[in-house]
Amino acid sequence: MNKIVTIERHILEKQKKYPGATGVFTNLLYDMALAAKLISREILRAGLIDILGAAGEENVYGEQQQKLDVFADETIFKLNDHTGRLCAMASEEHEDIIQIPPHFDSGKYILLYDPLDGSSNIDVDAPVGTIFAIHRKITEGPHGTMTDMLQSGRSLAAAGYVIYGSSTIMVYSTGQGVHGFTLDRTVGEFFLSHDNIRIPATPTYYSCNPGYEKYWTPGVRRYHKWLQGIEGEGRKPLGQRYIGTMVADFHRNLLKGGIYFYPGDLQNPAKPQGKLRLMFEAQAMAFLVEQAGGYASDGLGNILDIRPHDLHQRVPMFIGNRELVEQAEQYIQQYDQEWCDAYRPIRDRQPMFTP
Ligand code: AHM
Ligand code: MG
Repeated sequence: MNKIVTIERHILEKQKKYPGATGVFTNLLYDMALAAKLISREILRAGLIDILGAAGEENVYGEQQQKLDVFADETIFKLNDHTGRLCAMASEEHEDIIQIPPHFDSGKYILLYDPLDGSSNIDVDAPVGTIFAIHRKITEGPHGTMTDMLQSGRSLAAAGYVIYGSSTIMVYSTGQGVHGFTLDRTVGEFFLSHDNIRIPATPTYYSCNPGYEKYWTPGVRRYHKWLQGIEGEGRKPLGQRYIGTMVADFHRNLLKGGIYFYPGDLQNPAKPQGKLRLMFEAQAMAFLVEQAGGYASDGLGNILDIRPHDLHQRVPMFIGNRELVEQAEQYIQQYDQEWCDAYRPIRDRQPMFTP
């Protein structure tokens, strides 16, 4: 019989390499795994909501129905507010930092999360995900501050995601490779299924929303043609796949090789920075892809090096095999000077808060 590795065992074994480790971090990851199990269960029941009662109503069991993104958000918060491991949280669903309630102990980590990525896919039974990122507290004092939140991706202590697809898989990294665990529903446990994931050297797919090509910059359009093998001598085209849940598109490309991109938009000069959120989506994925041998860029450089200025700032994103991402950077730098000039000052903006 093969060694059976639960997510808890895996985290504990990794922790042994750090003699000073207190276990706080280990438990924090385990709390996220528990949140994933609860969210997964609720997603499985989502299709029955019409039968059991619509959101906001009581179902046949007398339970109050909730929208899934609200449920996911509250579940992650409630599993982490009282543990003494965090000093603050931030969620894509909330404008401001979420403080730990005063009657609970405050800890030394910060948790940022997107509770339900791709939530528009719920109604059509397509995969959705959860993304999380963990930073260490860097300021003095008991409470988490905006300075603790707005750290660059280079400082991440850990990051991960959960994909709720045909199975539920949690993928995480603490900077020692990327590891995936599949939920066995019959016993309610995550087991190691994807040890030390490396993005395959030969890419298979690219993922983007070509319906918006009209809004793309000239360089991104040319790059799209390059991926299709139309531009560039003798290149074979890559297959195109797009689910509209970044977690799911990223997960596929991580296992099969490829690139996901959501570029900046020049047609809307007020918003040249694309759609995805740096702190809740891009940083975590950039950390993971680098640990798996890939690369993530905003078109100008490494997403992990961006110094954040706003909790909800958006960022263009090109993520996957390094050579595919570097090719995108080349096209952008060659053909998109106007966009670069509009985007660079936004990227380099100073934080607008009192630390
Ligand atoms: P969300 O977190 O509000 O769901 O938005 C992020 C999602 C990504 O997961 C996905 O790749 C993208 O938005 C899809 O956007 P579009 O419909 O514009 O292609
Ligand atoms: Mg999202």
